[in-house]
Amino acid sequence: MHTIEYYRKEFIGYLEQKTETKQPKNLYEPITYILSLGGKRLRPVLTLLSAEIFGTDYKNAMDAALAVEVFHNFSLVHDDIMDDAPLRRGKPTVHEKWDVNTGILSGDAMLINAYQLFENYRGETFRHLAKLFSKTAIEVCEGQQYDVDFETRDDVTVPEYLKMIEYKTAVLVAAALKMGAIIANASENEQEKIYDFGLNLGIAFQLQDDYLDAFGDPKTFGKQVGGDIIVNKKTYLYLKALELGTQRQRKELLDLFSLSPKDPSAKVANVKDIFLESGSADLTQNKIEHYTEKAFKVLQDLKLPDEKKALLKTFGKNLMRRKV
Ligand code: DMA
Ligand code: MG
Ligand code: MG
Ligand code: MG
Repeated sequence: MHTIEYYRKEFIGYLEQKTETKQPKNLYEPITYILSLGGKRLRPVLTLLSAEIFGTDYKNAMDAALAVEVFHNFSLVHDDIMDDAPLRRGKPTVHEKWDVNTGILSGDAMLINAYQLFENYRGETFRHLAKLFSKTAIEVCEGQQYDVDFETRDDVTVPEYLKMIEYKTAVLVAAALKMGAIIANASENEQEKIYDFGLNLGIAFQLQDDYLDAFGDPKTFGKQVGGDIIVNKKTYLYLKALELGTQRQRKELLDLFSLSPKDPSAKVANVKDIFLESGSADLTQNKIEHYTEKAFKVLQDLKLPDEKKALLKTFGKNLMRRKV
C-alpha cells in the first residue's frame, strides 16, 4: 500500500501520458483543456486505492481509474452548461471559452472515450466493469435531470433532494471504489460493502459541495461562489432554511428564489444570511458528518486489515475538511 498522495501522483502521470490518445482532432483542445485543469482527482484515486486494498497492484486499475476521471470530466463540461457556470477550477468553463456546441460535443466524445478504456480488460472483469459503468452513467444523467427540474419546482422534499444527489454524484464515487474491487476479484459481498461506503461518502461529498458553493472562499474555491443560489438550486441548505426559518425568513427566501434579481450579489448575500440565521447552515454541517460517519460504519463490516480501513478513513476525513 502507498499514501493517497502517491496514488494521485501516479494517476496524474498516467493521465498526462494518455491524454493524447483517441481524441477527435477538432475537439482535442477543449478535451485536453478540461482534463489538465487539475481538480482533486478523488475518484480515480479511489479506484487505485480500492484495487490495492482488495489485493491487486494499483497499476492494473489505471485504465479504469482513467475512465472514471474522463467520465467525471464529461459530466462537468455538461454540468457547467446546465448550471450556466462561468468558472471551473479557477478558469473559464469549456462553453465559456469555446461555445455551448463545443461543450456538448467534447463532453460526448469524452463519454465514449471513457467507455473505450474498458476494452483493456478481459472476460468477466470487462463485463462487470462495463455493466457498472453503463448503470452509473444512466443514473448520473437521471440525477442531473432531477437537479435542473428542481430549479423550477417549489415542492421539492428533502428525501427527493437526497435521492437526487445520490444519483448525480454518489453513484460515481461508489462505482470508482467498486471498480477497484472488481479488478482485484473481490467477493460480491465485499464489492457491495465498498459500494455502500462510497454511496454514503458521495452523499456527504455533495452536501459539502453545496455548502461550499454558498460559503466557500472566492479566492480559493475555483467556481463562482453563490452559483447555486443564483440559479435557484434546491439544496439541503435551502430546503432546511424553509423548514426551520421564521415566517419572515421563509417569505423572504421564497421571494428571493422566485425572481431573477437585477443584482445577483445582493440575492446571494441575503440568501446566505437566511441560511445562517435559520440554523440551516449548521444543520447541513451535521448532515455531512452524519453521512461520513455512516460511511465509516459500513467499513466496520468489511473484512479488511485495520491499516487498510484506516487509509479509507483518512481519505474520508480529509475530504470533509476540504475547502475546494
Ligand atoms: C454536479 O453537481 C454533479 C455532476 C454529475 C457533475 P454540481 O453542479 O453541484 O457540481 P459543481 O459544483 O462542481 O458544478
Ligand atoms: Mg454545477
Ligand atoms: Mg449541477
Ligand atoms: Mg456544486
